[in-house]
Amino acid sequence: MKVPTYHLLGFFLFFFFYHRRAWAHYKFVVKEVPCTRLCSTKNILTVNGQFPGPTLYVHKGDTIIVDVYNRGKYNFTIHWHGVTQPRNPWTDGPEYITQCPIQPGAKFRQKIILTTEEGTLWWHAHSDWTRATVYGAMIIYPKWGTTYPFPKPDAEIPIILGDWWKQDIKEVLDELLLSGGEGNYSDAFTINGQPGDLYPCSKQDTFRLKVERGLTYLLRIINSAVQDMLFFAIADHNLTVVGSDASYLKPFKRSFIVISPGQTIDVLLEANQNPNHYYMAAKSYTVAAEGVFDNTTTTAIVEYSGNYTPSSPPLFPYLPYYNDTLASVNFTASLRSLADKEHPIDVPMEINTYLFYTLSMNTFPCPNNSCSGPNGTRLLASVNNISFVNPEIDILEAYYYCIPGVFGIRFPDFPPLFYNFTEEYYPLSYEIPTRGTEVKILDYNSTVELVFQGTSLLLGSDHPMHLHGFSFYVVGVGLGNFDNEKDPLTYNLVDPPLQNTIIVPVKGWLTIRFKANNPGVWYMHCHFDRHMVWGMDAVFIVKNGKSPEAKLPPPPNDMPPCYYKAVPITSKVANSLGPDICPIRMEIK
Ligand SMILES: *[C@@H]1O[C@H](CO)[C@@H](O)[C@H](O)[C@H]1NC(C)=O
Ligand SMILES: *[C@@H]1O[C@H](CO)[C@@H](O)[C@H](O)[C@H]1NC(C)=O
Ligand SMILES: *[C@@H]1O[C@H](CO)[C@@H](O)[C@H](O)[C@H]1NC(C)=O
Ligand SMILES: *[C@@H]1O[C@H](CO)[C@@H](O)[C@H](O)[C@H]1NC(C)=O
Ligand SMILES: *[C@@H]1O[C@H](CO)[C@@H](O)[C@H](O)[C@H]1NC(C)=O
Ligand SMILES: *[C@@H]1O[C@H](CO)[C@@H](O)[C@H](O)[C@H]1NC(C)=O
Ligand SMILES: *[C@@H]1O[C@H](CO)[C@@H](O)[C@H](O)[C@H]1NC(C)=O
Ligand SMILES: *[C@@H]1O[C@H](CO)[C@@H](O)[C@H](O)[C@H]1NC(C)=O
Ligand SMILES: *[C@@H]1O[C@H](CO)[C@@H](O)[C@H](O)[C@H]1NC(C)=O
Ligand SMILES: *[C@@H]1O[C@H](CO)[C@@H](O)[C@H](O)[C@H]1NC(C)=O
Ligand SMILES: *[C@@H]1O[C@H](CO)[C@@H](O)[C@H](O)[C@H]1NC(C)=O
Ligand SMILES: [Cu+2]
Repeated sequence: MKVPTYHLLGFFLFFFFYHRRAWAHYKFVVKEVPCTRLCSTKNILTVNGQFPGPTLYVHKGDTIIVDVYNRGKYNFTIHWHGVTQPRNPWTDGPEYITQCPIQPGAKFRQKIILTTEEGTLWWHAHSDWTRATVYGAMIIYPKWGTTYPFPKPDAEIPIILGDWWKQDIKEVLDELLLSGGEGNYSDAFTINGQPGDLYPCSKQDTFRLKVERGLTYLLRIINSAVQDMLFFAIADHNLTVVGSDASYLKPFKRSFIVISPGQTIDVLLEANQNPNHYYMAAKSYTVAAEGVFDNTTTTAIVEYSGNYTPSSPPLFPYLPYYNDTLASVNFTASLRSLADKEHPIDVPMEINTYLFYTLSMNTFPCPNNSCSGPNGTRLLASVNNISFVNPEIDILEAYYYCIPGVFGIRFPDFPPLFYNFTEEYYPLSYEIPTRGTEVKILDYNSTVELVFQGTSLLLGSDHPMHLHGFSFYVVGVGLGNFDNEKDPLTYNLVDPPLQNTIIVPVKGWLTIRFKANNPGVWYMHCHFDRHMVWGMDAVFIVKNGKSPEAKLPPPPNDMPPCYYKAVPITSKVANSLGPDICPIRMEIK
C-alpha cells in the first residue's frame, strides 16, 4: 500500500510535538542581574536573568524536566508550588526538608510530575527568602483534545502579584533573625514585576493590558509576595472566579478578590464597559497595626482599544479597608468545586486520623532582654506550641537512610493545652513555645481531617497555610474557637474547594481533609516567610504502602550533597525510630 508522504510527515510531526510537550525540558540558570525599581538599582537573583521568571506552559498530566544551575552566590533550591509530585518528594525543593541546597556552581535536575492539576500554579525558590525575586507562572492547559469548563477565553494573561524590597533581601532576612523583632516590610507591591503609577519612577513601566470591547480574558492571578495577602480588583469590572490552585470552581462574580501568598486564582474578565483606561489594583489585607506593614497600592492599566480620550487618571477600583477580615473570610467561604460529572470530587468521608493544630505567634526569652521583640524577647511562631527548627540534614534523606538524631517523631496530634484560644487576656507564659524538629508520621492511605485553630497570642494573625505533596479539600471555616460539636455540622462535603494554600482566619479556624496516598516527606508551613522562619512549620512523613507503586523510589543520583559528620548506625539505633519508619537502613560513611 502506498502511503502519501504528507501523511507520514503529519504522523511524524504529531509524534514529535506530542512527545516534546509531554516531556518538556527547561534550563534554569540561577544568577544575579541588576534591576531598577523605585528609583534605585540593586542586584537581584533571577532565573535566566528574567524578572518575573520564565512561564512554564504545560498540559495536564505532563512530566517536566528542569535543569537548575546555581550560578548565584548562595545556597539555593526551587519548588513547584502546588504540584503534588506523586512518589517524587526528591525534587520537591524545600531546603532541609526534602533536600540539602544546591550550592553555588552546582546543578540539580528536577522532575515535575503533573497528574490531576489543571489551571494555574507557579514555581519559586525555597531557600532563605530568595523567592522574593525568583518566581514564575506555570500554566497547565487541559489535556490535548479537551477544553475548559467555561467558554474558551479570547486571551489568557498571567497576573503575578509580588512585592519589592529596596533592601537586599538577604539583608532583610539577616536583620530579622539577628534582631528578633518584627523586621522590615516591603516598599512596594508589583503586578508582573512592576509597581505601577502610584510609586516614584515607576509610571513609565506600568504593566498595561490591552483589551478589546466584547472579548473575554482569562487572568491567571498568582500571589508571590513574601509577606502579604492582597485584595485585588479592576475598576468598573466584575471578576468571575473560575478556578484556584489548579482546580476548577463553580463560577461566581465579585468586584474584588482576596488572594494569599502561594495561592492562585483564575478569573474571567469581560471587557464589557465603555472604552477607557481602568486601573487594576492590589493592596495588603492584614490585621497588623498601621505603621508596621506595607500600606502601598500597586496598579496596572486595562486599556480598551479604539479612538477615545481616556479619563485621567484612570478610574480606580474599590478595595476593602486593610483589616477587613469579614471580606476575606467571606471570599474563602465562597469557593466551591465544580463537583460535576467531568470534575468529580474525592473528599474523604470516613476519617481515621483526626488532627487539631493551633497556629500561634510566640515570644522567646533573649539574653538580657536584648532582642527587638516585645519586652526584649525574640519573636517566634509555632504549630501546637512547637516552633520548628530546620535540621542540618534534610528530613527526607535522614528518613530514607535512617540517620538518627535529625528529627523526632513526636509531633503532637493536639495542642498541649486546650483553653479559650481566642481570648484577649491569657497568662504570659502561654507565649513561650518549645523549639524542636518533630514530624508527624501518617500511615499510607490514612484519611486525615486537620482543624487549624488560629490563637490570639500576641493578637494573632491570619495564616496562609500551604501543604506540599497534596491538594486538600477545605470543608469548613469560621471565626472564634472551633466547636467540636456544632462546627462539623456546617462542613461542606458536597462541593468543597481543592486547594494547596488557604487562609486560616485570624482568631478563627479552618478544616481540611486529604488522603495520605503519597509516600514521602512533605512540608506544611505558613506562606508568610516571616512566620515560616519563626517556626510555623510542620512535616508529615507518609509511610510506604504495601504495593510497589505505593513505595518511595530511591533518590536521583545527582541529589545535592549534605555535609555532616559520619554517624555509624547500629541497627539498635535505627530500630529505635520504630520498625516501619525507615524504609531502608544504610550505614552512612
Ligand atoms: C528597612 O527598610 C528601610 C527602607 O528600605 C531602610 O531604610 C532601613 O534601613 C531598613 N532597616 C530597618 C531595620 O529599618
Ligand atoms: C457587578 O455585579 C454586581 C452584583 O451582581 C452588579 O450590581 C454590578 O452592576 C456589576 N458591575 C458591573 C460593572 O458589571
Ligand atoms: C501608610 O503608613 C504611613 C506610615 O504609618 C502613613 O503615614 C500613611 O498615611 C499610610 N498611608 C495610607 C494610604 O494609609
Ligand atoms: C481596623 O482598623 C481600624 C483603624 O485602625 C480600627 O478602627 C478597626 O477597629 C479595625 N477593625 C478591626 C476589625 O480590627
Ligand atoms: C458573602 O457576602 C455576600 C455579599 O454580602 C453574601 O451574599 C454571601 O452570602 C456571603 N457569602 C458567604 C459564604 O458568607
Ligand atoms: C548581660 O548583661 C550582663 C551585665 O550587664 C553582662 O555582664 C553580660 O555579658 C550580658 N550577657 C549577654 C549574653 O549579653
Ligand atoms: C510585656 O511585659 C508586660 C509586663 O510584664 C506585660 O504586661 C505585657 O503583656 C508584655 N508584652 C508582651 C507582648 O508579652
Ligand atoms: C473566648 O474569648 C472570647 C474573646 O475574649 C470571648 O468572646 C468568648 O466568649 C470566650 N469563649 C468562652 C467559651 O469563654
Ligand atoms: C508551650 O510549652 C511551654 C513549655 O512547655 C509552656 O510553658 C507553654 O505554656 C506552652 N504554651 C501553650 C499555649 O500551651
Ligand atoms: C489505598 O487506596 C486506594 C484507593 O482508594 C486503594 O486502591 C488501595 O488499595 C489502598 N491501598 C492500601 C495499601 O490501603
Ligand atoms: C550551604 O549548604 C551546605 C550543604 O547543606 C551547608 O553545609 C552550608 O552550611 C550551607 N551554607 C550556608 C551559608 O548556609
Ligand atoms: Cu502565618
